[in-house]
Amino acid sequence: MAETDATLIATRQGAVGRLLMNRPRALNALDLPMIDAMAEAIAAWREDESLRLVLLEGAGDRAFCAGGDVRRVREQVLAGDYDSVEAFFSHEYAVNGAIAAFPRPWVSLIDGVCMGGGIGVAVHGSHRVVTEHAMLAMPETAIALFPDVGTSYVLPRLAGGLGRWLALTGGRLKGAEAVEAGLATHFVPRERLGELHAALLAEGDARVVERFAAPVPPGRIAALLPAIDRCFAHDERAAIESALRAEDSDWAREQLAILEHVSPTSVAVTLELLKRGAALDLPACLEMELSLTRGVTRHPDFAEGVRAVLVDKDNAPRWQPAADPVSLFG
Ligand code: QUE
Repeated sequence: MAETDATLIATRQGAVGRLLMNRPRALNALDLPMIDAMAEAIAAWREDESLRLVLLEGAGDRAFCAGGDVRRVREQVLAGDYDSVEAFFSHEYAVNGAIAAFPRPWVSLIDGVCMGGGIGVAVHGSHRVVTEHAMLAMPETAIALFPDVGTSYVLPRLAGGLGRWLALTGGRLKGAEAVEAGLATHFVPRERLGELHAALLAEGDARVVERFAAPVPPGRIAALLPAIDRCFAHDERAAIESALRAEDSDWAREQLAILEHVSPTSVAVTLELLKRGAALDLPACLEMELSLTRGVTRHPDFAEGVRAVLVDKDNAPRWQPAADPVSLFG
């Protein structure tokens, strides 16, 4: 279980189950073996009353987890291997659901990049600890995907237009901002993270997090929230864009430019997804997301978006015109 070349290292240390995402050169992006190893650890630890908490971390000093291994998914799509695409997303979303249902504390230490799939293995747990080096985002519209890993449940439940703003623009949150937004639960300065880690292992009690957490005063998100609400508390793309134009600020012009750069099909799909997700529980949201991956990964924008952002890195995707989102939900 603890081979050092494993991409997910699961170890038991006293009352603590430790999970280390260990693909630092790929910013710990989740591939299928990591996801399946996480599922196996969860299944074993769920039944083990002597295990008091799970501690989840990313290897290296840059990333918690940058997302799912979407480069690989793109290759499977181009090869027509949709069984493998389905296996990847269905196993990943099952892990997201199992984390939400985990009967004891699930503590994520987020001290670097945490996007997409990385949000999915943290946000459904009880404790999402961030440092000043944390950067959280849901950037999927840039690769013509959509906010998945159970965030169609989470994002509509954030304050006002926050979830829609994060989902449509991939807005980036630093550690304290993520606490303000509600995606993270505790802020701990990086210089105290080692001490927190040692205390969690020594005491086997997630309540030690409270001892290390620093208060997060209202900051950038509190200041932006009124504008976010004015601009993003609308169900329609056209209404969001006219509100952004009426705003007449540099921030609003930036958001408009981002909306014009990302996949128009993804914008339409994401708006519909968050509308539906607001009325569903997490298991139903995960099921909806899985169904949506079937239509969305077959749409040409997905392979093109991953090409532009992660393969060729020219950041110049050539999108198709917006597709009817409802037809992609299956
Ligand atoms: C949107 C995304 C992802 C992304 C960038 C986006 C994503 C993802 C990665 C990523 C980043 C670095 C890696 C890697 C993957 O970037 O899902 O393997 O080394 O996994 O704009 O959805």
